[in-house]
Amino acid sequence: MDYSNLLLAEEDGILIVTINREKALNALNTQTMLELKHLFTEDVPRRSLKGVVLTGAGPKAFVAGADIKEFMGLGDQGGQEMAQRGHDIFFAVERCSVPVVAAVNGFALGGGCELAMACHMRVAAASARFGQPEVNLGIIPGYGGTQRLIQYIGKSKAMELLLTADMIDAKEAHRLGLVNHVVPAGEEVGHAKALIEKTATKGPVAIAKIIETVNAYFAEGTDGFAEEVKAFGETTRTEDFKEGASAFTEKRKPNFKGS
Ligand code: DAK
Repeated sequence: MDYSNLLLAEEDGILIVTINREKALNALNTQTMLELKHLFTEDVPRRSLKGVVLTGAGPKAFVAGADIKEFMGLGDQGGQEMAQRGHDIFFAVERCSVPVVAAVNGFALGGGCELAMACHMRVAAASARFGQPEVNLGIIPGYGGTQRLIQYIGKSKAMELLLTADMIDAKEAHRLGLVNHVVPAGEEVGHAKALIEKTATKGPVAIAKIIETVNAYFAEGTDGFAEEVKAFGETTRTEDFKEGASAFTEKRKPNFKGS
């Protein structure tokens, strides 16, 4: 697929994806959502990557939400279809087998905050701001925000942010547990890459299984403990485990192959 709203750059096995609609503060329009879908369902699985960094073009916004001008006029049916499509795309991000880190360079509002929350970790520029301002428009979040915000910051504070549409700065987002790290503006992509580099020194199968089992905790009808038992068994029969255990006893660094 030719991407028109995403810029892709592969650096040392890390895919840096920049949502590139700076004039609209990188708002997620249909084309951008289609491109994200293709990226995470077709493109990323075919590449051999250490991880993916998602960021926004320009200094002002990560993503300022779904494109308001585009979703005006949606009826119940159209709205539900759009929400379901969005959920599927954000689940594809969340289920990606390599770490996906949001480098939040500015406003992460509405669908933008939801996209950041679908990533496995978040590094925020000190200038970043987060919020779910949908009630200002008379709607509710439609890309998983009512569910994932609770997972990160708990029901009480999530309820407040969702009901008041208040924005919080990076420091507060960090205090609440919404972001992993806050760094000076301009350093967020580098920091996100460093986090991925750290995970890339570990067993790739184990990394994928961690993502699967942590997600299992939140999956309806799934027993996360049972998933862990299964995934643990799977990791113990990998070449990675043999290599990791041998390296430990031989007092050397492991050379994992991801098998
Ligand atoms: N959509 C479209 N355009 C946007 C936008 C957005 N979300 N946010 C900003 N822009 C555009 C502005 O219209 C403006 O365009 P021009 O007027 O220059 O053509 C340009 O970006 C620069 O924005 P501002 O001039 O407003 O910049 P300021 O610095 O003054 O303000 C701001 C920055 C981020 C505070 C402000 O732009 C703002 O409040 N933006 C809207 C934030 C927001 O409410 N975001 C949407 C949240 S609702 C759904 C699923 C999901 C969703 C909806 C439906 N379904 C399944 C149906 C999700 C909804 C949301 O995300």
